[in-house]
Amino acid sequence: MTSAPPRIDIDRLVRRLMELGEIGAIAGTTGCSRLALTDDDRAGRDLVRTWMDELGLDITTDGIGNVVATMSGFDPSITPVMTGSHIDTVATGGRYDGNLGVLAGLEVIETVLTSGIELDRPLAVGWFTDEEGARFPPDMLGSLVYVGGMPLEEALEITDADGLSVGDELDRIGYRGAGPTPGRVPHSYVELHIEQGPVLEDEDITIGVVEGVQGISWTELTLTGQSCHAGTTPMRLRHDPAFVAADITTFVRDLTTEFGGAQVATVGAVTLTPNLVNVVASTATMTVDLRNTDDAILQQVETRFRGHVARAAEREGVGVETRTLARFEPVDFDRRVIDLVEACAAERGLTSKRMPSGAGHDAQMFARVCPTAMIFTKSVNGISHNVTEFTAPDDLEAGANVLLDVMLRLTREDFA
Ligand code: HGY
Ligand code: MN
Ligand code: MN
Repeated sequence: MTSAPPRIDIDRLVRRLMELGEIGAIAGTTGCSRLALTDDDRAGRDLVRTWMDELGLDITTDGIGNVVATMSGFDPSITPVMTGSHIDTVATGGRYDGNLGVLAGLEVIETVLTSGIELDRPLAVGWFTDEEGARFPPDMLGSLVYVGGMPLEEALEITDADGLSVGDELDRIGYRGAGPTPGRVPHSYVELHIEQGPVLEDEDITIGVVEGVQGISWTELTLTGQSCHAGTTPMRLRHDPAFVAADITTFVRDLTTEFGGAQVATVGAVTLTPNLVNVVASTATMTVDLRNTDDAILQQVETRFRGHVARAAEREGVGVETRTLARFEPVDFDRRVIDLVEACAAERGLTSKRMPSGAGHDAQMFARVCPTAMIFTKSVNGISHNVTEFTAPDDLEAGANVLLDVMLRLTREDFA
């Protein structure tokens, strides 16, 4: 009689998710704010590292502050099956985005260690610095450096809105490590993450079998006009950057209607200076986030967007400077790992659906260097990047058990 498959300890996983979620907690909500390399991020890092230490894992911290914990006692020449995600959050974050992937990975390793399962290959779990990119663009910065997609020196010089650099902030919180970048290429990588969208819930499906990640294009615009009196200045004499910012905002929304399909566009940040009721703004700084699963279409949208920005600014007599904050092409995950995720969900009797990821993830960087895929679990109301983000314990448990099974199966894959 075959023994029942091992199961993660869902109470322990939820307890850790809630404990980590208390760090940077936003009063009156279940959300938290742990922007990358802030004191709250440091506190979250310290807590998770304590849990890693308690399991006796070999822990490395690299030059960008990525932390990877690997099961000890294996021949150093055997590369690990790695999982992980991020524990930095957006400023209005929830308790599951990223955190689930790291803590479920830790839970998988603890389950394996305590159930005495013999492995030919070690498991590892990591968290990667500044996945959100909300403070230091681009997003997935730490995993990008880990896989050699950006030189460490370049990443350390990136600054936030206050001019503080990644390198200085890493030093300030004590997480600039000696581990090498690029980091050691794992045997394979699989990441559990909340879907952050409505599909699984709408279709009442338990597991998302993620086939890839859509392309991401982030642009910062600085629009410079003429500050003047709101009452005395005739409209024909105005050079109003706020008007151009509003024009661009409606234009990118119209582009999504025109292109349809997977195209999305978001103006998430608009800052006016001096931002006063009776003063026509001197400058408007704004961000535009464009994404599509098809890079050729995304490039067409970017071209239309850039052309409109130039025309709208010229019509209003406003100067414009653009800065690319992030540009990542769509990524396809490894078919063999995707098939494994689907098979493991089925073996547990869980419904599953193949789907792309609308959000960026550290897995899209590991897909550059090793066989990689992702597992999604439901987001209630499809909400994320919002303090009300929630995933029910049953769904957390289902996702983490599939992660356990996939990682164990990967230890026996030689991908010949
Ligand atoms: O922006 C993203 O898709 C991710 O949350 N960093
Ligand atoms: Mn995330
Ligand atoms: Mn996120």
